Amino acid sequence: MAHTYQHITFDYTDGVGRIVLNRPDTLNSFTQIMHDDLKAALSFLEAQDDLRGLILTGAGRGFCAGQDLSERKPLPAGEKRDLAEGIEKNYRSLVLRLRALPAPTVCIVNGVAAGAGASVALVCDVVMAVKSSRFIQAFARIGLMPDAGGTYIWPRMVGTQRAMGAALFGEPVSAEKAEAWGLIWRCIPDEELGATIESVQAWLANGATRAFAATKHAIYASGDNSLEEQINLERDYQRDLGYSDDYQEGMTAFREKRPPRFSGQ
Ligand code: T3D
Repeated sequence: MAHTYQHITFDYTDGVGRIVLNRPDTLNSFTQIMHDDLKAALSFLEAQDDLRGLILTGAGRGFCAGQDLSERKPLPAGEKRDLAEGIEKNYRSLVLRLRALPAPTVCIVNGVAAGAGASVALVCDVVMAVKSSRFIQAFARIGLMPDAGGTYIWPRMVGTQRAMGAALFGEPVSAEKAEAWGLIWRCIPDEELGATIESVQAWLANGATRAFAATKHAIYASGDNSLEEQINLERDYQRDLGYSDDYQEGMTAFREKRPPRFSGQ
């Protein structure tokens, strides 16, 4: 049965999915409905043979303020909430499925990204953020630790000291600082948000998708591989890519001195 999206908008054009978190009044914080929407969108994307990428962004002035705290109503005296349930039911699969998509995921952060909102943004393969954005490890302020991959992603991107400081003090990290630290790929002017989304859409829709997928897998695999293992992996992926239509087209376009027209195959 077709899913009716309530807390996100979802579009699929030319092989590129576009998910917009869409609860701007609460800075797009995660509700159970939003998680169900995201699961449906990811299931759709995972089933597409012509998938060429995913763009994730938010509506309004924020990207995502993490878990919707209004869904955590006080319990009757003596009862305590099992927070592992939400991780197991929602965040775990969201983060792992985003990372496993066989095409690039690009998060274009349009404003504040806090708590699990920051983790989900940063698990995407490439992250850009408008200059007014902030990344906040808000967990410490409510007596929690970073989750949704936050303790995995941050130290790998920015090193132990910065990851520790951001998590323990919960101070906002500006988009400019995030770029300088290597937490994100690029900080962009706020007024270029729309144009950036459109240019990323066009780049993904016309890109050498199989090469992108191999690149993504190889870069992530490098964290666990020796240099020799990584060279072997590159050899195997490059062999496959050498048989691809896109490589033939890339070489033909080079010889004919024209831009390539990649089919993604
Ligand atoms: O429970 C579990 O499952 C455990 C797992 C948790 C994962 C997590 O993500 S824990 C972290 C949860 N998130 C936070 O603690 C962040 C809470 N929000 C903030 O600290 C601030 O809103 C921000 C620093 C992100 C932005 O500040 P500011 O001043 O730009 O906006 P604001 O005025 O605080 O927020 C605007 C509205 O959004 C406001 O509603 P109102 O007053 O206009 O009716 C605010 O209450 C609402 N809002 C912001 N964050 C959340 C939220 N509503 C529900 N849940 C939120 N997380």
